[in-house]
Amino acid sequence: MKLAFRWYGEEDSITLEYIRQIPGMKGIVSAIYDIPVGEVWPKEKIVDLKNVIEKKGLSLAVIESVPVHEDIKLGLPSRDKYISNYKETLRNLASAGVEVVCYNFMPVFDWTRSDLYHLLEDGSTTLIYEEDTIEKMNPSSGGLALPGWDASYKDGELKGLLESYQAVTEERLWENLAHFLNEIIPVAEEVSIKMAIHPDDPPWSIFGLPRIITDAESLQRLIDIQQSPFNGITFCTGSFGARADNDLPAMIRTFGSRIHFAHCRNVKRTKLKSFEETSHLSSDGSVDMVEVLKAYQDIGFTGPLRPDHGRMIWGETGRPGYGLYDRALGAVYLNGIWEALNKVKGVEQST
Ligand code: DNO
Repeated sequence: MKLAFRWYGEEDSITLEYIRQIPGMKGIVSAIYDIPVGEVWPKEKIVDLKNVIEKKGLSLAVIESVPVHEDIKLGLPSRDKYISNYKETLRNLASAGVEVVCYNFMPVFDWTRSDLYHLLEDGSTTLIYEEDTIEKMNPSSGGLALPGWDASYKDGELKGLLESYQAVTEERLWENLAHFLNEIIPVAEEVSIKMAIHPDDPPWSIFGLPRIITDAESLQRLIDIQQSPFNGITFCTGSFGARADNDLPAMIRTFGSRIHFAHCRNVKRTKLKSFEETSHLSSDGSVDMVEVLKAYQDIGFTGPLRPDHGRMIWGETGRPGYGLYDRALGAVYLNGIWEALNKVKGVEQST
């Protein structure tokens, strides 16, 4: 595996210099953030991003994400234009040397939590998801601000968008995803970009919206849509791990070479549909990181792997889930497990 870290560009208060000081850190996961969803990413901007990263002794390992326009997820006639733009963006990314692109197919909301500043016993804060609280929220009423929500929606627009989804069942969303993949994957294959879908987070329907990338069965269905190895997965232990019936190591072994990008995060399941994000340490949460990394070792994983959300510790403030300290601890912990597993197995360390 190649250890990587998410960086939100020049606006990020965590600098590339800091990231580089994390032992073993090699790759950067980033994106271009100032282009409206659906528009083509110009090649110059991609090259600039790559150069800024390389100047600091790191490499651009993954684009997370090239967002998919809602019209594509809704299957509207206007999707053709957005799909064609997406293809052009992929070509531009490939010509700048990008090899992995992460995306998701979650209607309207990306990752969603009920509280971003939940206080833990040790004084740190973390992100939590409590079903009871979420059930009481009404996104159409406006005024809610949660991570993953596109703040650019005006209240009325969001309401209209949510209404458009009333006609979109899970099956319809699958059809729209299949249409997207049937268009995109041949281009991805032609330009050698590995597409890596991120699972739905949490992996169940929220606010009555369909969510379809939730478990092993859905991953199988996804890869069956396009047999190409370029139709792959971002395997996120935090997202899949919120469901007790997801056997993470088994899923990693099953989907093996289709996993192009690994997100390692720990969650503690508190109820059937509720969880708290924890430190990466296995004993703090419900995910056994050693078993997860063992599975990666067994499939001979050489792709990028990043620590995912961290708590806020040592008084740090900033973007929820994306502070420096706890993610850096997570990176070192994951790398430590990896080194130990490789030593035990007599495999040469690849980071
Ligand atoms: C959360 C992230 C997600 C992810 C997107 C990928 O922290 O894992 O926001 O970037 O879902 O498209």
